[in-house]
Amino acid sequence: MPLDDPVNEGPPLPEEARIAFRDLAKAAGINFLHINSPSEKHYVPEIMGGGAAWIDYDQDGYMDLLLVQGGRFPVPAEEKRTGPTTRLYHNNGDGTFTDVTEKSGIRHPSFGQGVAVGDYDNDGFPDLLITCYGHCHLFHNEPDGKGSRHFREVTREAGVVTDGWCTSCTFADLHGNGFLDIFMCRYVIMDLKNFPKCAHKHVNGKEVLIACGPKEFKGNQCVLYKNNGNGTFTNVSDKCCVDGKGNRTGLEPEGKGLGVLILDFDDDGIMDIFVGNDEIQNHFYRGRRNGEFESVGYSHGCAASEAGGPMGSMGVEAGDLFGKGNADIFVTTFFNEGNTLYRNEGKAFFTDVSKQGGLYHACFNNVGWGTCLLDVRRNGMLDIFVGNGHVYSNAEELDMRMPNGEKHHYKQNAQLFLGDGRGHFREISSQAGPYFLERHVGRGVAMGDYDNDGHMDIAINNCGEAAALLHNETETPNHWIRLVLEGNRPVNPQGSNRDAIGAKVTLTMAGKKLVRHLKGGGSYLSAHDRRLLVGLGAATQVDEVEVRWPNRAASTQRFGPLAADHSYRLVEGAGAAVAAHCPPIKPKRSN
Ligand SMILES: [Ca+2]
Ligand SMILES: [Ca+2]
Ligand SMILES: [Ca+2]
Ligand SMILES: [Ca+2]
Repeated sequence: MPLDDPVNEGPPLPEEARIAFRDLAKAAGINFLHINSPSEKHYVPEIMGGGAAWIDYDQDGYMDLLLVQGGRFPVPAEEKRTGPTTRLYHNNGDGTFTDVTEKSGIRHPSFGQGVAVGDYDNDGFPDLLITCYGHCHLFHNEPDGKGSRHFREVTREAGVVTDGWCTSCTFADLHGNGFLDIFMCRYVIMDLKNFPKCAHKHVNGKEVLIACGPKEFKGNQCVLYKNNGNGTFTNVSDKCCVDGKGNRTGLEPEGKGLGVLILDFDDDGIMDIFVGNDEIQNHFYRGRRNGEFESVGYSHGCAASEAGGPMGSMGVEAGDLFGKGNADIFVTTFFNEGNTLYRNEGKAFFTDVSKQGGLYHACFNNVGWGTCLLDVRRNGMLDIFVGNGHVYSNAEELDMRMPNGEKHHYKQNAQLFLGDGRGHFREISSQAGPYFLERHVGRGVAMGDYDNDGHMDIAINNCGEAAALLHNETETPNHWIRLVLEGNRPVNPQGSNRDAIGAKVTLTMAGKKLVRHLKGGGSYLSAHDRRLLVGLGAATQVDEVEVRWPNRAASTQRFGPLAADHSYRLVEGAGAAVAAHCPPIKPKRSN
């Protein structure tokens, strides 16, 4: 059913000149330096970067920041306990963060890649999954005995020991039992003893070693762990699908997965899965019933690009970019490929409209990675941020040229595109603040409103560089609302997972409708703030919020009216929305 036009239709607003992001990482005490240890062998993991995650691990209302660390590849035995590790920064509520890694319990001994946040045991505290090359680590959030929280590794006892090169991952309830399952992408299979030498022929005939592309390796299968509801998981990767003839089968045996999205793309009340693969076809698993999927990427139009071939899919995002209430898909890609925009025509049939959308040529020279959909102007129309950076650390030496003759650089500029709510995007990077004028090796990107001011901020884990914290200082008179959804599985056997991952939210104000999806996954290796921050334009009130909960019955519930510029907790089955604890920060006085 088509929805009404989004709010603030018409030409771009004059306030776009005041869009401003400022990198406050240093000032805020985020002193994270990603270590990738470039070697002569140009091992591929060295250039893949690490993820970022917003997680309020102590539930004090302030989003804390986790940044995944690499190290040396492969990790030398002597560095497994003492080497660089993923770091957790506690949000102090005054604009600063404190590194709490040492007491957090999250030290892991392997080369880190991705991160997912989810309360897999529905106890009200978010748990953590960190993926690595050759491993994954599941951490349970527990009291530390001193009035705060810390993490205990439960990978083995939970039954999720995983090998292979694990990358992007997410929690989502794919079985409709109110407990979050784990979906993990795995990239390629490398034989380090026979690691190939990949070279680029220089203009003067000299061969220069470069990082190998995915075509040099066989791909791996993704992993789906079913949550048994008792703290343990069962690997169902080989039996969670059916083929066109109704035969029981597994997830696609070969993928080169770098991005995953889980939500109900065809709006039938059952979760579906999109996996972005690097230079082989993307996979789209339509949920036939809870826990049973069919791989239908080609027939649904999102396996390949408009030209018919695969793309180097890296980061993935989903949201209503056309104002029709459907979840469209955005994919960041390799250079000499434009970023890809798949319009959801309804029922999860997709059309590649990258060129019409203004995203193809504008991204053609960049290698895109982490991304997020945010509403910078709070006008109800989603915008797109993309972190870019080449895969060739020696790009300058290679003297590779873009179609316009300019040299390729390892470091590239991040990009910001303003959306018009109808699938058209216009780049305004050069007006968005000094960070966008600097070149970086962008990789993991996670959005979160860390100061709870109703403006979405962005954390970036740059490969081999310092992390960035882009504080959103855009000025706009437009209003916002924050919705913190909570499933009631802890008290109701038919209820939704407590994080409400998979919920669909429809907001009605002044006769207009906006649809937002609380999805599993997104970006690249990273996890966004799961609280829904929605721009409302000039509306000072939301007349009604309809939530379709991700429980087996896909039941709906209505809340409201709700005043703008506040945060609300919407609990499944509860009569009314209540205030959510999202206090604004109290900045420290500078001396
Ligand atoms: Ca916190
Ligand atoms: Ca938990
Ligand atoms: Ca579905
Ligand atoms: Ca903010």
